[in-house]
Amino acid sequence: MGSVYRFVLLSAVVAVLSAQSCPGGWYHHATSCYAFIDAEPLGWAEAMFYCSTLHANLVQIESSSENNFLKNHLFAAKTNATYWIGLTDALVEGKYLWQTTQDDVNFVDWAPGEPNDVAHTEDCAALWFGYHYQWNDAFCANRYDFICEREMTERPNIIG
Ligand SMILES: [Ca+2]
Ligand SMILES: [Ca+2]
Repeated sequence: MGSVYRFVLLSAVVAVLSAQSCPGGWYHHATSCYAFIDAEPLGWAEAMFYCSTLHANLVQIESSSENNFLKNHLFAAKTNATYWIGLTDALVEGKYLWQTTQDDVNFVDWAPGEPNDVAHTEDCAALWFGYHYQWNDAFCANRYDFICEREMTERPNIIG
């Protein structure tokens, strides 16, 4: 009887843990899961599409907490690479929006002097390796690594 009870309790704990975890290879922060895609650098729009195939979006950074989580991960991973984020002013020059939600930027972490829209060609934002992962606007067709973000797996409904 005791072992049955323990099994049921353990199963319940496992169910709760798995319901709140991220897919394999994804990293958890707050209510999101993140994948750092570095197998094949892509242009910004291609990166956006790639994330959609993972049921995710190019990362949308809403707070210093989220920004620090991403930067700390990249420092620790020593990737020495630049990563696209889901921020662009391609629609209206100088008006940066998060592509997924069309939200205005509230929190920003532009590197000093950025965004500078060099030669009027830079409309897509990235965590820039050369700026210690502060943000830079760059030419959207450049091929960089990128970060996908998705909501944590929903907890399944318990029927009974
Ligand atoms: Ca986010
Ligand atoms: Ca720039």
